[in-house]
Amino acid sequence: MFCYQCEETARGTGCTVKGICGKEDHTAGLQDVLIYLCKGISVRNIAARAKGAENKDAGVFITEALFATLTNTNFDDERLKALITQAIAIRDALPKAGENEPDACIWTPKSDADIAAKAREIAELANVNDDVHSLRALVVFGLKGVAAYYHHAEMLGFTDEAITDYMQKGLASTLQDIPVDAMIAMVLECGEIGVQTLALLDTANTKTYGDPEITSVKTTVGTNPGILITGHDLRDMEQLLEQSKDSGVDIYTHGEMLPAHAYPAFKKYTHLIGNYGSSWWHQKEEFDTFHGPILVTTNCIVPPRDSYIGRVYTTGPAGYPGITYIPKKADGSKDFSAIIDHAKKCQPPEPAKTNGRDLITGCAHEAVLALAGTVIDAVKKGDIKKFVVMAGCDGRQSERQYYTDFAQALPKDTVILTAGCAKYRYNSLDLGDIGGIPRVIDAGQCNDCYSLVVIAKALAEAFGVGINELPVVFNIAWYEQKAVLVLLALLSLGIKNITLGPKLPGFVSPGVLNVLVENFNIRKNSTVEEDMKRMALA
Ligand code: FS2
Ligand code: SF4
Repeated sequence: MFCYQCEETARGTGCTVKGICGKEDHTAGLQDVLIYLCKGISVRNIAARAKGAENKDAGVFITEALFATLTNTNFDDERLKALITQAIAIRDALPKAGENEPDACIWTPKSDADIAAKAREIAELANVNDDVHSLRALVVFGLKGVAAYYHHAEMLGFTDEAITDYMQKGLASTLQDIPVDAMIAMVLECGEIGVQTLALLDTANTKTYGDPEITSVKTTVGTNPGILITGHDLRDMEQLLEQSKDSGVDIYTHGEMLPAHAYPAFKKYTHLIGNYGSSWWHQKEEFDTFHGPILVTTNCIVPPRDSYIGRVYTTGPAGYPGITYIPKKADGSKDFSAIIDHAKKCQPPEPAKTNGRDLITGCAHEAVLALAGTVIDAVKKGDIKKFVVMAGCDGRQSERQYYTDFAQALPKDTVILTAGCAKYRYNSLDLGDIGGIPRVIDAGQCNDCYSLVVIAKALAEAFGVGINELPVVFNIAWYEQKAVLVLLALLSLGIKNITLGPKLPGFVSPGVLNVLVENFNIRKNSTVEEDMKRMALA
Protein backbone atom coordinates (compact mmCIF):
# COMPACT_ATOMS: atom_id res chain seq x y z
CA MET A 1 0.00 0.00 0.00
CA PHE A 2 0.92 3.61 -0.32
CA CYS A 3 -1.32 6.20 1.31
CA TYR A 4 -0.32 9.75 2.19
CA GLN A 5 -3.68 11.45 2.19
CA CYS A 6 -3.89 12.55 5.83
CA GLU A 7 -1.86 14.60 8.27
CA GLU A 8 -0.94 11.61 10.42
CA THR A 9 0.66 9.69 7.55
CA ALA A 10 3.68 7.59 8.62
CA ARG A 11 6.92 9.61 8.88
CA GLY A 12 5.12 12.50 7.17
CA THR A 13 5.66 10.75 3.83
CA GLY A 14 3.27 7.81 3.50
CA CYS A 15 1.85 4.68 5.14
CA THR A 16 3.29 1.66 3.37
CA VAL A 17 2.63 -1.31 5.67
CA LYS A 18 -0.53 -0.41 7.61
CA GLY A 19 -2.19 2.94 8.13
CA ILE A 20 -1.64 4.89 11.33
CA CYS A 21 -5.45 5.15 11.12
CA GLY A 22 -5.70 1.35 11.28
CA LYS A 23 -6.36 0.85 7.56
CA GLU A 24 -4.94 -2.47 6.43
CA ASP A 25 -2.89 -2.94 3.27
CA HIS A 26 -5.68 -4.93 1.56
CA THR A 27 -8.29 -2.27 2.38
CA ALA A 28 -6.04 0.51 1.06
CA GLY A 29 -5.62 -1.53 -2.13
CA LEU A 30 -9.37 -1.88 -2.63
CA GLN A 31 -9.83 1.86 -2.09
CA ASP A 32 -7.10 2.66 -4.65
CA VAL A 33 -8.63 0.33 -7.21
CA LEU A 34 -12.06 1.87 -6.63
CA ILE A 35 -10.70 5.36 -7.33
CA TYR A 36 -8.89 4.04 -10.39
CA LEU A 37 -12.17 2.70 -11.76
CA CYS A 38 -13.93 5.99 -10.99
CA LYS A 39 -11.31 7.65 -13.19
CA GLY A 40 -12.20 5.20 -15.97
CA ILE A 41 -15.93 5.92 -15.52
CA SER A 42 -15.17 9.65 -15.67
CA VAL A 43 -13.23 9.43 -18.95
CA ARG A 44 -16.01 7.45 -20.59
CA ASN A 45 -18.85 9.51 -19.15
CA ILE A 46 -17.32 12.82 -20.26
CA ALA A 47 -16.99 11.44 -23.80
CA ALA A 48 -20.54 10.06 -23.63
CA ARG A 49 -21.87 13.45 -22.44
CA ALA A 50 -20.57 15.09 -25.61
CA LYS A 51 -22.67 12.61 -27.60
CA GLY A 52 -25.73 12.91 -25.37
CA ALA A 53 -25.22 9.36 -24.04
CA GLU A 54 -24.16 10.27 -20.51
CA ASN A 55 -25.04 8.17 -17.46
CA LYS A 56 -26.63 10.82 -15.23
CA ASP A 57 -26.29 8.58 -12.16
CA ALA A 58 -22.52 8.19 -12.49
CA GLY A 59 -21.95 11.34 -10.42
CA VAL A 60 -23.96 9.93 -7.52
CA PHE A 61 -21.96 6.70 -7.63
CA ILE A 62 -18.61 8.54 -7.78
CA THR A 63 -19.68 10.63 -4.78
CA GLU A 64 -20.39 7.49 -2.76
CA ALA A 65 -17.19 5.78 -3.90
CA LEU A 66 -14.88 8.72 -3.15
CA PHE A 67 -16.47 9.26 0.27
CA ALA A 68 -15.81 5.59 1.11
CA THR A 69 -12.07 6.21 0.64
CA LEU A 70 -11.81 9.25 2.90
CA THR A 71 -9.69 8.79 6.03
CA ASN A 72 -11.44 6.89 8.84
CA THR A 73 -14.63 6.26 6.89
CA ASN A 74 -14.93 2.72 5.52
CA PHE A 75 -12.69 -0.14 6.63
CA ASP A 76 -15.01 -2.84 5.32
CA ASP A 77 -13.49 -4.86 2.44
CA GLU A 78 -16.78 -6.48 1.49
CA ARG A 79 -18.50 -3.13 0.97
CA LEU A 80 -15.50 -1.83 -0.98
CA LYS A 81 -15.53 -4.95 -3.18
CA ALA A 82 -19.24 -4.40 -3.86
CA LEU A 83 -18.47 -0.82 -4.91
CA ILE A 84 -15.72 -2.11 -7.24
CA THR A 85 -18.18 -4.52 -8.88
CA GLN A 86 -20.68 -1.69 -9.27
CA ALA A 87 -17.99 0.60 -10.72
CA ILE A 88 -17.06 -1.94 -13.39
CA ALA A 89 -20.72 -2.40 -14.33
CA ILE A 90 -21.28 1.37 -14.63
CA ARG A 91 -18.09 1.85 -16.64
CA ASP A 92 -18.74 -1.08 -18.98
CA ALA A 93 -22.29 0.08 -19.73
CA LEU A 94 -20.90 3.35 -21.09
CA PRO A 95 -19.77 3.64 -24.73
CA LYS A 96 -16.01 3.52 -25.34
CA ALA A 97 -14.30 6.90 -25.18
CA GLY A 98 -12.32 6.25 -28.40
CA GLU A 99 -9.65 3.97 -29.81
CA ASN A 100 -6.93 4.62 -27.25
CA GLU A 101 -8.67 4.49 -23.93
CA PRO A 102 -6.57 4.58 -20.76
CA ASP A 103 -6.16 1.32 -18.84
CA ALA A 104 -8.64 2.52 -16.19
CA CYS A 105 -11.36 2.31 -18.86
CA ILE A 106 -10.63 -1.25 -19.89
CA TRP A 107 -8.87 -3.11 -17.09
CA THR A 108 -11.15 -5.86 -15.79
CA PRO A 109 -10.15 -8.09 -12.87
CA LYS A 110 -11.00 -11.77 -13.01
CA SER A 111 -10.14 -12.51 -9.38
CA ASP A 112 -9.23 -10.95 -6.04
CA ALA A 113 -5.60 -11.64 -6.96
CA ASP A 114 -6.00 -9.42 -10.05
CA ILE A 115 -7.36 -6.63 -7.85
CA ALA A 116 -4.46 -7.03 -5.40
CA ALA A 117 -1.94 -6.93 -8.27
CA LYS A 118 -3.49 -3.74 -9.67
CA ALA A 119 -3.46 -2.22 -6.19
CA ARG A 120 0.29 -2.90 -5.91
CA GLU A 121 0.86 -1.32 -9.31
CA ILE A 122 -1.14 1.80 -8.36
CA ALA A 123 0.73 2.09 -5.03
CA GLU A 124 4.14 1.85 -6.72
CA LEU A 125 3.23 4.50 -9.27
CA ALA A 126 1.87 6.81 -6.56
CA ASN A 127 4.97 6.64 -4.37
CA VAL A 128 6.80 9.43 -6.19
CA ASN A 129 7.03 12.91 -4.77
CA ASP A 130 7.28 15.02 -7.93
CA ASP A 131 5.12 17.97 -8.91
CA VAL A 132 2.89 16.02 -11.29
CA HIS A 133 2.00 13.36 -8.70
CA SER A 134 1.59 16.03 -6.07
CA LEU A 135 -0.88 18.07 -8.15
CA ARG A 136 -2.82 14.94 -9.10
CA ALA A 137 -3.00 13.98 -5.42
CA LEU A 138 -4.22 17.48 -4.51
CA VAL A 139 -7.05 17.19 -7.04
CA VAL A 140 -8.08 13.69 -5.92
CA PHE A 141 -7.93 14.51 -2.20
CA GLY A 142 -9.78 17.80 -2.76
CA LEU A 143 -12.41 15.82 -4.67
CA LYS A 144 -12.83 13.45 -1.73
CA GLY A 145 -13.77 16.51 0.33
CA VAL A 146 -16.19 17.64 -2.39
CA ALA A 147 -17.73 14.16 -2.44
CA ALA A 148 -18.23 14.06 1.33
CA TYR A 149 -19.96 17.44 1.51
CA TYR A 150 -21.92 16.85 -1.67
CA HIS A 151 -23.18 13.53 -0.27
CA HIS A 152 -24.71 15.25 2.77
CA ALA A 153 -26.45 17.84 0.58
CA GLU A 154 -27.72 15.10 -1.70
CA MET A 155 -29.18 13.20 1.29
CA LEU A 156 -31.35 16.27 1.89
CA GLY A 157 -32.42 16.44 -1.76
CA PHE A 158 -30.07 19.26 -2.83
CA THR A 159 -28.02 18.50 -5.94
CA ASP A 160 -25.98 20.39 -8.53
CA GLU A 161 -24.78 18.76 -11.75
CA ALA A 162 -21.96 21.27 -12.11
CA ILE A 163 -20.39 19.71 -9.00
CA THR A 164 -20.65 16.09 -10.11
CA ASP A 165 -19.50 17.06 -13.62
CA TYR A 166 -16.41 18.70 -12.13
CA MET A 167 -15.70 15.60 -10.03
CA GLN A 168 -15.50 13.63 -13.27
CA LYS A 169 -13.42 16.31 -15.02
CA GLY A 170 -10.98 16.40 -12.11
CA LEU A 171 -10.66 12.60 -11.89
CA ALA A 172 -10.19 12.25 -15.66
CA SER A 173 -7.50 14.98 -15.63
CA THR A 174 -5.30 12.80 -13.42
CA LEU A 175 -5.00 10.25 -16.24
CA GLN A 176 -3.90 12.84 -18.78
CA ASP A 177 -0.53 14.39 -19.50
CA ILE A 178 -1.41 18.02 -19.15
CA PRO A 179 0.91 20.98 -18.55
CA VAL A 180 1.71 21.84 -14.93
CA ASP A 181 -0.01 25.24 -15.29
CA ALA A 182 -3.22 23.52 -16.37
CA MET A 183 -2.93 21.15 -13.40
CA ILE A 184 -2.54 24.07 -11.02
CA ALA A 185 -5.64 25.63 -12.59
CA MET A 186 -7.46 22.32 -12.01
CA VAL A 187 -6.50 22.43 -8.33
CA LEU A 188 -7.82 25.98 -7.96
CA GLU A 189 -10.99 25.04 -9.81
CA CYS A 190 -11.41 22.26 -7.26
CA GLY A 191 -11.33 25.01 -4.60
CA GLU A 192 -14.00 26.99 -6.46
CA ILE A 193 -16.18 23.90 -6.71
CA GLY A 194 -15.47 23.43 -3.02
CA VAL A 195 -16.99 26.83 -2.25
CA GLN A 196 -20.00 25.91 -4.40
CA THR A 197 -20.37 22.58 -2.58
CA LEU A 198 -20.07 24.14 0.87
CA ALA A 199 -22.69 26.72 -0.11
CA LEU A 200 -25.00 23.95 -1.37
CA LEU A 201 -24.66 22.04 1.89
CA ASP A 202 -25.24 25.20 3.89
CA THR A 203 -28.45 25.81 1.93
CA ALA A 204 -29.48 22.16 2.35
CA ASN A 205 -28.94 22.19 6.12
CA THR A 206 -30.53 25.58 6.81
CA LYS A 207 -33.50 25.17 4.45
CA THR A 208 -34.23 21.75 5.96
CA TYR A 209 -33.53 22.34 9.65
CA GLY A 210 -33.54 26.15 10.03
CA ASP A 211 -30.72 28.59 10.73
CA PRO A 212 -28.59 27.52 13.70
CA GLU A 213 -29.11 29.56 16.86
CA ILE A 214 -26.40 30.33 19.39
CA THR A 215 -26.89 27.49 21.85
CA SER A 216 -25.38 26.32 25.12
CA VAL A 217 -25.03 22.53 25.16
CA LYS A 218 -24.91 20.47 28.35
CA THR A 219 -22.05 18.02 28.82
CA THR A 220 -23.44 16.25 31.86
CA VAL A 221 -25.23 12.91 31.70
CA GLY A 222 -28.80 11.96 32.57
CA THR A 223 -30.23 8.88 34.21
CA ASN A 224 -31.80 7.22 31.15
CA PRO A 225 -29.94 4.89 28.82
CA GLY A 226 -28.55 6.76 25.83
CA ILE A 227 -27.61 6.55 22.18
CA LEU A 228 -24.52 8.42 21.07
CA ILE A 229 -24.54 9.75 17.51
CA THR A 230 -21.34 10.86 15.83
CA GLY A 231 -20.23 12.01 12.38
CA HIS A 232 -21.75 14.74 10.23
CA ASP A 233 -25.02 13.50 8.73
CA LEU A 234 -27.97 15.62 9.87
CA ARG A 235 -30.56 13.51 8.01
CA ASP A 236 -29.51 10.53 10.15
CA MET A 237 -29.77 12.75 13.21
CA GLU A 238 -33.31 13.76 12.29
CA GLN A 239 -34.47 10.18 11.76
CA LEU A 240 -32.87 8.93 14.96
CA LEU A 241 -34.50 11.72 16.99
CA GLU A 242 -37.90 11.13 15.46
CA GLN A 243 -37.80 7.35 15.88
CA SER A 244 -36.50 7.46 19.47
CA LYS A 245 -38.82 10.12 20.91
CA ASP A 246 -40.96 8.77 23.75
CA SER A 247 -38.80 5.64 23.93
CA GLY A 248 -37.23 6.48 27.29
CA VAL A 249 -33.83 6.67 25.61
CA ASP A 250 -31.81 9.89 25.54
CA ILE A 251 -29.75 11.04 22.57
CA TYR A 252 -26.25 12.49 22.98
CA THR A 253 -24.01 13.99 20.30
CA HIS A 254 -20.35 13.18 19.88
CA GLY A 255 -17.56 14.94 17.98
CA GLU A 256 -18.75 16.65 14.80
CA MET A 257 -22.42 16.11 15.67
CA LEU A 258 -22.25 18.76 18.43
CA PRO A 259 -23.57 21.58 16.18
CA ALA A 260 -26.82 19.62 15.63
CA HIS A 261 -28.01 21.04 18.98
CA ALA A 262 -28.24 24.49 17.38
CA TYR A 263 -30.74 23.68 14.63
CA PRO A 264 -34.32 24.77 15.44
CA ALA A 265 -35.73 21.55 13.97
CA PHE A 266 -33.82 19.47 16.51
CA LYS A 267 -34.45 21.69 19.52
CA LYS A 268 -38.02 20.42 19.78
CA TYR A 269 -36.72 16.98 20.79
CA THR A 270 -36.36 17.16 24.56
CA HIS A 271 -34.56 13.81 24.65
CA LEU A 272 -31.60 15.34 22.74
CA ILE A 273 -29.93 16.11 25.99
CA GLY A 274 -26.28 16.92 25.49
CA ASN A 275 -22.82 16.37 24.09
CA TYR A 276 -20.72 13.47 25.30
CA GLY A 277 -16.97 13.35 25.04
CA SER A 278 -14.68 15.24 22.76
CA SER A 279 -13.18 14.98 19.26
CA TRP A 280 -13.01 11.78 17.20
CA TRP A 281 -9.75 10.30 18.45
CA HIS A 282 -10.93 10.12 22.08
CA GLN A 283 -13.63 7.64 21.10
CA LYS A 284 -11.93 4.52 22.46
CA GLU A 285 -12.24 5.73 26.04
CA GLU A 286 -15.51 7.60 25.54
CA PHE A 287 -17.40 4.79 23.80
CA ASP A 288 -16.39 2.48 26.63
CA THR A 289 -17.84 4.68 29.36
CA PHE A 290 -20.93 5.64 27.38
CA HIS A 291 -22.39 2.14 27.95
CA GLY A 292 -25.09 2.54 25.26
CA PRO A 293 -25.06 2.03 21.49
CA ILE A 294 -23.18 4.40 19.20
CA LEU A 295 -24.31 5.36 15.71
CA VAL A 296 -21.43 6.37 13.42
CA THR A 297 -22.81 8.32 10.45
CA THR A 298 -19.52 9.28 8.74
CA ASN A 299 -15.87 9.59 9.59
CA CYS A 300 -14.02 9.56 11.88
CA ILE A 301 -14.26 5.96 13.03
CA VAL A 302 -11.32 4.45 14.90
CA PRO A 303 -10.87 0.63 14.91
CA PRO A 304 -13.07 -0.27 17.91
CA ARG A 305 -12.06 -2.06 21.09
CA ASP A 306 -13.57 -5.47 21.79
CA SER A 307 -15.14 -4.00 24.92
CA TYR A 308 -17.64 -1.92 22.92
CA ILE A 309 -17.54 -3.16 19.31
CA GLY A 310 -20.88 -4.92 19.86
CA ARG A 311 -22.49 -1.55 20.63
CA VAL A 312 -21.31 0.27 17.49
CA TYR A 313 -23.51 0.68 14.40
CA THR A 314 -22.52 2.34 11.14
CA THR A 315 -24.63 3.87 8.41
CA GLY A 316 -24.16 5.91 5.22
CA PRO A 317 -20.55 5.96 4.00
CA ALA A 318 -19.15 4.60 7.28
CA GLY A 319 -18.22 0.96 7.65
CA TYR A 320 -16.14 -1.43 9.70
CA PRO A 321 -15.96 -5.23 9.44
CA GLY A 322 -18.01 -7.01 12.09
CA ILE A 323 -20.12 -3.95 12.90
CA THR A 324 -23.85 -3.83 12.12
CA TYR A 325 -24.55 -1.59 9.15
CA ILE A 326 -27.91 0.21 8.88
CA PRO A 327 -28.69 0.63 5.19
CA LYS A 328 -31.02 3.06 3.50
CA LYS A 329 -34.41 1.58 2.56
CA ALA A 330 -35.86 1.85 -0.95
CA ASP A 331 -37.81 4.98 0.04
CA GLY A 332 -34.60 6.64 1.30
CA SER A 333 -35.43 6.34 5.01
CA LYS A 334 -33.56 4.30 7.63
CA ASP A 335 -34.81 2.06 10.40
CA PHE A 336 -32.95 2.71 13.64
CA SER A 337 -35.23 0.53 15.80
CA ALA A 338 -32.45 -2.05 16.43
CA ILE A 339 -30.29 0.66 18.01
CA ILE A 340 -33.17 2.00 20.10
CA ASP A 341 -34.03 -1.51 21.35
CA HIS A 342 -30.35 -2.12 22.08
CA ALA A 343 -30.15 1.10 24.12
CA LYS A 344 -33.07 0.08 26.32
CA LYS A 345 -31.00 -2.88 27.57
CA CYS A 346 -27.97 -0.72 28.45
CA GLN A 347 -26.84 1.15 31.54
CA PRO A 348 -27.02 4.96 31.44
CA PRO A 349 -23.73 6.65 30.48
CA GLU A 350 -21.19 7.53 33.13
CA PRO A 351 -19.76 11.05 32.89
CA ALA A 352 -17.09 11.34 30.17
CA LYS A 353 -13.63 12.12 31.52
CA THR A 354 -13.10 14.46 28.58
CA ASN A 355 -16.18 16.58 29.29
CA GLY A 356 -15.88 19.87 31.11
CA ARG A 357 -17.95 23.02 30.84
CA ASP A 358 -21.14 23.39 28.82
CA LEU A 359 -20.28 24.21 25.20
CA ILE A 360 -21.48 27.07 23.00
CA THR A 361 -22.22 26.27 19.36
CA GLY A 362 -24.49 27.48 16.55
CA CYS A 363 -22.63 30.72 15.77
CA ALA A 364 -23.29 30.28 12.05
CA HIS A 365 -23.65 33.16 9.59
CA GLU A 366 -27.23 34.19 10.33
CA ALA A 367 -26.77 34.13 14.11
CA VAL A 368 -23.52 36.10 13.93
CA LEU A 369 -24.75 38.56 11.30
CA ALA A 370 -27.72 39.29 13.55
CA LEU A 371 -25.07 40.65 15.94
CA ALA A 372 -23.14 42.39 13.13
CA GLY A 373 -23.82 45.87 14.53
CA THR A 374 -22.39 44.94 17.96
CA VAL A 375 -19.39 43.19 16.37
CA ILE A 376 -18.60 46.12 14.05
CA ASP A 377 -18.90 48.58 16.95
CA ALA A 378 -16.56 46.45 19.05
CA VAL A 379 -14.00 46.48 16.23
CA LYS A 380 -14.38 50.23 15.68
CA LYS A 381 -13.96 50.93 19.41
CA GLY A 382 -10.88 48.72 19.49
CA ASP A 383 -12.45 46.22 21.91
CA ILE A 384 -11.89 43.52 19.29
CA LYS A 385 -8.47 43.88 17.65
CA LYS A 386 -8.38 40.66 15.68
CA PHE A 387 -10.32 37.61 14.64
CA VAL A 388 -8.32 34.40 14.53
CA VAL A 389 -9.74 31.64 12.33
CA MET A 390 -8.74 28.41 14.08
CA ALA A 391 -10.88 25.95 12.15
CA GLY A 392 -10.32 22.44 10.83
CA CYS A 393 -9.62 19.09 12.39
CA ASP A 394 -8.31 17.63 15.60
CA GLY A 395 -5.87 14.75 15.69
CA ARG A 396 -4.15 12.52 18.22
CA GLN A 397 -0.53 13.69 18.03
CA SER A 398 0.76 15.50 21.11
CA GLU A 399 1.99 18.41 18.98
CA ARG A 400 -1.65 19.52 18.70
CA GLN A 401 -1.35 20.80 22.26
CA TYR A 402 -0.01 23.82 20.33
CA TYR A 403 -3.61 24.79 19.47
CA THR A 404 -4.74 24.80 23.11
CA ASP A 405 -1.65 26.80 24.07
CA PHE A 406 -2.18 29.20 21.18
CA ALA A 407 -5.83 29.80 22.13
CA GLN A 408 -4.85 30.38 25.74
CA ALA A 409 -2.03 32.75 24.84
CA LEU A 410 -4.19 34.94 22.60
CA PRO A 411 -4.65 38.51 23.84
CA LYS A 412 -8.04 39.17 25.47
CA ASP A 413 -9.07 41.49 22.61
CA THR A 414 -9.08 38.67 20.05
CA VAL A 415 -11.95 36.41 19.02
CA ILE A 416 -11.51 32.85 17.74
CA LEU A 417 -13.67 31.87 14.76
CA THR A 418 -13.89 28.09 14.59
CA ALA A 419 -15.62 25.20 12.82
CA GLY A 420 -14.84 21.48 12.63
CA CYS A 421 -13.53 19.21 15.34
CA ALA A 422 -10.38 21.35 15.81
CA LYS A 423 -12.47 23.32 18.32
CA TYR A 424 -12.29 20.60 20.96
CA ARG A 425 -8.75 21.78 21.65
CA TYR A 426 -10.11 25.03 23.14
CA ASN A 427 -13.92 25.12 23.29
CA SER A 428 -14.07 24.15 26.93
CA LEU A 429 -11.50 26.73 28.03
CA ASP A 430 -12.97 29.68 29.85
CA LEU A 431 -11.93 32.40 27.40
CA GLY A 432 -14.79 34.72 28.34
CA ASP A 433 -16.49 37.25 26.10
CA ILE A 434 -16.03 40.75 24.73
CA GLY A 435 -19.10 42.86 25.51
CA GLY A 436 -21.30 39.78 25.30
CA ILE A 437 -19.61 38.40 22.15
CA PRO A 438 -18.14 34.97 23.03
CA ARG A 439 -14.39 34.77 22.44
CA VAL A 440 -14.86 31.39 20.78
CA ILE A 441 -17.38 31.66 17.96
CA ASP A 442 -18.20 28.10 16.88
CA ALA A 443 -19.92 28.12 13.48
CA GLY A 444 -20.43 24.33 13.51
CA GLN A 445 -19.07 21.34 11.60
CA CYS A 446 -16.01 21.52 9.33
CA ASN A 447 -18.30 22.32 6.37
CA ASP A 448 -19.53 25.35 8.32
CA CYS A 449 -16.19 26.99 7.54
CA TYR A 450 -18.45 28.32 4.82
CA SER A 451 -20.22 30.36 7.52
CA LEU A 452 -16.89 31.89 8.52
CA VAL A 453 -16.36 32.95 4.89
CA VAL A 454 -19.84 34.53 4.79
CA ILE A 455 -19.11 36.36 8.05
CA ALA A 456 -15.69 37.55 6.78
CA LYS A 457 -17.21 38.77 3.50
CA ALA A 458 -19.93 40.69 5.38
CA LEU A 459 -17.30 42.32 7.62
CA ALA A 460 -15.16 43.21 4.58
CA GLU A 461 -18.20 44.86 3.00
CA ALA A 462 -19.09 46.74 6.18
CA PHE A 463 -15.54 48.10 6.49
CA GLY A 464 -15.20 48.70 2.73
CA VAL A 465 -12.00 46.63 2.46
CA GLY A 466 -10.84 43.43 0.76
CA ILE A 467 -10.93 40.16 2.71
CA ASN A 468 -7.10 40.18 3.14
CA GLU A 469 -7.25 43.70 4.65
CA LEU A 470 -9.60 42.64 7.44
CA PRO A 471 -8.26 42.17 10.97
CA VAL A 472 -8.54 38.40 10.42
CA VAL A 473 -5.70 35.85 10.54
CA PHE A 474 -5.88 32.15 9.73
CA ASN A 475 -4.29 29.40 11.82
CA ILE A 476 -5.80 26.23 10.36
CA ALA A 477 -5.36 22.67 11.68
CA TRP A 478 -5.89 19.90 9.18
CA TYR A 479 -6.17 16.12 9.33
CA GLU A 480 -8.15 14.61 6.46
CA GLN A 481 -9.31 15.40 2.94
CA LYS A 482 -12.30 17.59 3.81
CA ALA A 483 -9.77 19.96 5.34
CA VAL A 484 -7.74 19.79 2.11
CA LEU A 485 -10.88 20.89 0.26
CA VAL A 486 -11.61 23.68 2.75
CA LEU A 487 -8.04 24.92 2.30
CA LEU A 488 -8.39 24.89 -1.50
CA ALA A 489 -11.72 26.71 -1.12
CA LEU A 490 -10.06 29.45 0.96
CA LEU A 491 -7.27 29.80 -1.61
CA SER A 492 -9.78 30.03 -4.46
CA LEU A 493 -11.34 32.98 -2.60
CA GLY A 494 -7.95 34.71 -2.68
CA ILE A 495 -7.26 34.34 1.06
CA LYS A 496 -3.55 34.73 1.77
CA ASN A 497 -1.12 34.25 4.66
CA ILE A 498 -2.74 31.07 6.00
CA THR A 499 -0.78 29.27 8.70
CA LEU A 500 -1.26 25.50 8.39
CA GLY A 501 -0.33 22.72 10.78
CA PRO A 502 0.60 20.78 12.68
CA LYS A 503 2.44 19.30 9.68
CA LEU A 504 2.41 20.21 6.01
CA PRO A 505 0.80 17.58 3.76
CA GLY A 506 3.15 14.74 2.78
CA PHE A 507 1.69 14.86 -0.74
CA VAL A 508 2.83 18.41 -1.38
CA SER A 509 6.11 18.28 -3.34
CA PRO A 510 8.75 21.00 -2.85
CA GLY A 511 7.79 22.51 -6.22
CA VAL A 512 4.07 22.66 -5.40
CA LEU A 513 4.85 24.07 -1.95
CA ASN A 514 6.78 26.85 -3.69
CA VAL A 515 3.75 27.69 -5.79
CA LEU A 516 1.58 27.83 -2.64
CA VAL A 517 4.11 30.01 -0.83
CA GLU A 518 4.71 32.37 -3.75
CA ASN A 519 1.06 32.87 -4.63
CA PHE A 520 -0.63 32.56 -1.25
CA ASN A 521 2.11 32.94 1.34
CA ILE A 522 1.04 29.72 3.09
CA ARG A 523 3.24 28.81 6.04
CA LYS A 524 3.61 25.90 8.40
CA ASN A 525 2.91 26.73 12.02
CA SER A 526 5.88 27.17 14.34
CA THR A 527 5.95 27.86 18.07
CA VAL A 528 3.12 29.75 19.76
CA GLU A 529 5.45 32.69 20.42
CA GLU A 530 6.73 32.95 16.85
CA ASP A 531 3.29 32.55 15.32
CA MET A 532 1.83 35.19 17.65
CA LYS A 533 4.47 37.64 16.45
CA ARG A 534 4.08 36.71 12.80
CA MET A 535 0.32 37.20 12.99
CA ALA A 536 0.86 40.50 14.83
CA LEU A 537 -1.01 39.17 17.84
CA ALA A 538 1.73 39.56 20.42
FE1 FS2 B 1 -13.10 15.87 12.41
FE2 FS2 B 1 -12.94 13.71 11.32
FE3 FS2 B 1 -15.22 17.15 10.10
FE4 FS2 B 1 -12.89 15.65 9.77
S1 FS2 B 1 -14.49 14.20 12.89
S2 FS2 B 1 -11.31 15.17 11.39
O1 FS2 B 1 -13.40 13.82 9.47
O2 FS2 B 1 -14.63 16.01 8.88
O3 FS2 B 1 -13.46 17.38 10.98
FE1 SF4 C 1 -1.98 6.55 6.58
FE2 SF4 C 1 -3.67 8.60 6.78
FE3 SF4 C 1 -3.76 6.96 4.68
FE4 SF4 C 1 -4.58 6.15 7.10
S1 SF4 C 1 -5.51 7.75 5.80
S2 SF4 C 1 -3.32 4.99 5.66
S3 SF4 C 1 -3.08 7.19 8.41
S4 SF4 C 1 -2.12 8.35 5.23
